[in-house]
Amino acid sequence: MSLWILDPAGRDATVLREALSGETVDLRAATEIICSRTPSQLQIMKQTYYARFGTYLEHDIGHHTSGDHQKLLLVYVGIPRYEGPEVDPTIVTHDAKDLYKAGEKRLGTDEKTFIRVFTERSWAHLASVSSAYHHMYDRKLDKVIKSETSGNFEFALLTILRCAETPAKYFAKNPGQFKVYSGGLAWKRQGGGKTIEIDKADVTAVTWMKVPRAYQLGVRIKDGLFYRFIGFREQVPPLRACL
Ligand SMILES: [Ca+2]
Repeated sequence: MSLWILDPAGRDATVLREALSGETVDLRAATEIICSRTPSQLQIMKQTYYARFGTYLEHDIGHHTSGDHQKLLLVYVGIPRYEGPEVDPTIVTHDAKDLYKAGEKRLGTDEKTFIRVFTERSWAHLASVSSAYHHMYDRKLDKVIKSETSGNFEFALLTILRCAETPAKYFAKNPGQFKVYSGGLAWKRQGGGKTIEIDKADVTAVTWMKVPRAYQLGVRIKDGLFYRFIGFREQVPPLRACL
């Protein structure tokens, strides 16, 4: 049983605002946050951004970025993407071919195709495209990105690819014990130490999904904090009744 605590949307919004305003614009930091968040995290973060700073995230992105980097970020924060684990192998092969034609096979690069594939596809899908590409063309996709693109655009594509292939690296992972009781949820770190208690009155949303080799319970609470509990072996019916 592991607990992943994701950064609250509020912290992301504040860091992003700092990176996208004032005299010290930090496009690398902004790019890293945007490209390493899930579509639902981005959705909440955009709302928080507007509520806190009275300006749209898209506006600040548009103001400080340019070219393909700008196009990619605007689409990435703007469109919904599937977050589940299922992948269609036919579309994967198709995307790998498209990326080959858009990059290695031609003189120069067709950035539009890279933007389309990297903004429209889920992380699970992109991870499959990456291994299909390696298999079909005997070259790693990150190497292709490095030779076909540059600067912040390259960094954005690489960040998305890294998150797609190893999302766990981006979050703290803690083994521990999980308990459901009448008042809410509790989690205790293995070997003592930190205990997290979530009062059921603070829970604003609960999600349940299949992830590789286990089930995942997602719990969002009032201040925007999102907990992912990973490692359930099977369905736990009493959970829904309890919450
Ligand atoms: Ca090329």
